[in-house]
Amino acid sequence: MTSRRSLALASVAAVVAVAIAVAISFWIHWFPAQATTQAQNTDRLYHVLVLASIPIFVLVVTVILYSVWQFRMKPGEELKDGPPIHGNTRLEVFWTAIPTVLLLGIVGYSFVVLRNNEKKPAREIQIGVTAQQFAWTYQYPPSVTGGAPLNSTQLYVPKGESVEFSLRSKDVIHAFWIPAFRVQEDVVPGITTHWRATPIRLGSYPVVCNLLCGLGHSLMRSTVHVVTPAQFHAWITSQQSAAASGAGGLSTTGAATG
Ligand SMILES: [Cu+2]
Repeated sequence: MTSRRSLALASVAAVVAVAIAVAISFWIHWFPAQATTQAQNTDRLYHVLVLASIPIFVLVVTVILYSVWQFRMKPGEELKDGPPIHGNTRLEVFWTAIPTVLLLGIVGYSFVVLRNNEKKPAREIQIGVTAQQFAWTYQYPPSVTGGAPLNSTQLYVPKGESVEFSLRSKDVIHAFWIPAFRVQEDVVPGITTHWRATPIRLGSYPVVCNLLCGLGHSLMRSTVHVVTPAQFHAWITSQQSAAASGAGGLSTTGAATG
């Protein structure tokens, strides 16, 4: 096979491989539900990264396979040496400049996404999260309840409102992760870390501890309920009246400060 013909063949194979891989990357839903604006931004970034990576991966593999095939040793050439080539400045400038531009583009875009995800909006509610081997508890301050602070084992958030979670640990390092929100942050004893998300999709989603924190780590799970603002306030009221009557087994004060 002439080298021109095999080069054409390799190019066609590469284009077909790129098309198939791109189709698969869009066809399969790789992620959990997109329950926050942060999830939308993160997934878009991920798709851009995949779209940029597929052609580069295919190009590299195609060049390797083409070279292995085209420049392989033929019978009788066992003792031959390769041609004495010393560098190719134009090629080296090319393969340094293009990855540099690509990397700067990806870094810039990732930076913008992260900054937008963490940007403090004009209006936002605060919810405290306390981690303890092996359970999560949640604190709703007076600014949220409109009355006494509420301490609960349940996490409810209103749809369409930005929530800032303040994370504290009573013992070891945990990580507060809601896969459907796409954000996670370490919960470190002695300091308060923060985490922000704007839920945009009603439903219940898993809350996961994502740092090995002891024997019960795999059981350290909870659920976040994204509800309408009206349902959220109704839930707060019901919890407060349950706490006031002592029926709910939930204390309104004290437990959050340990
Ligand atoms: Cu944990």
